[in-house]
Amino acid sequence: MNKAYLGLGTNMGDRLDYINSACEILSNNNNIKITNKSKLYETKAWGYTDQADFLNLCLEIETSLDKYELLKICQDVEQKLNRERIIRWGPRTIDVDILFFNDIILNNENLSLPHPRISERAFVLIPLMDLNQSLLIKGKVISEYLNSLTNEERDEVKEYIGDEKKPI
Ligand code: X6L
Ligand code: MG
Ligand code: MG
Repeated sequence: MNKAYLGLGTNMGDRLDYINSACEILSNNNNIKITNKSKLYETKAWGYTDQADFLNLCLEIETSLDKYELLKICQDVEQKLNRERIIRWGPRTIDVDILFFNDIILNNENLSLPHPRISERAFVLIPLMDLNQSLLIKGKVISEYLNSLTNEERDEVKEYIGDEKKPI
């Protein structure tokens, strides 16, 4: 069995619905078991900042799939939920990234593990810390990366509790 961490993000349409649908599609896969879910966060957009706020969460999964099979499944989820790539780093219905796969370190044109930009993004580090505070990137634990962000960066990530119409 392999253990992996996934990062999910959405900033279009019914964001909660996209997050829930992505989790459901993944958990309906017989080769994937979701073993833990982070809290859900509402986060300011990074990269291309002139776009709507995101919902982000991380999943811990067990899977018999290898890393490329899992990547294919993640891309299938994005396709099923009608992700369109118009602007690089732009709005998306759902983004499913493999953050860690066992302790594999790998860098090629299809896949980079651990995900190369985890270490500077509060919207990934904070939910990952809910799941496992001991994850290592380049010999440093993820809490050290989180500590090296500014308060402003951490403040752009807030626990999301839904609204009166759609509580979670
Ligand atoms: C300079 C240039 C500095 C580019 C940063 C950062 C690019 C993040 C892309 C960057 C740069 C990204 C999400 C997001 C995106 C998400 C939130 C990306 C890819 N995905 N913002 N921005 N959540 N809050 O899931 O991560 S686009
Ligand atoms: Mg992605
Ligand atoms: Mg991403």
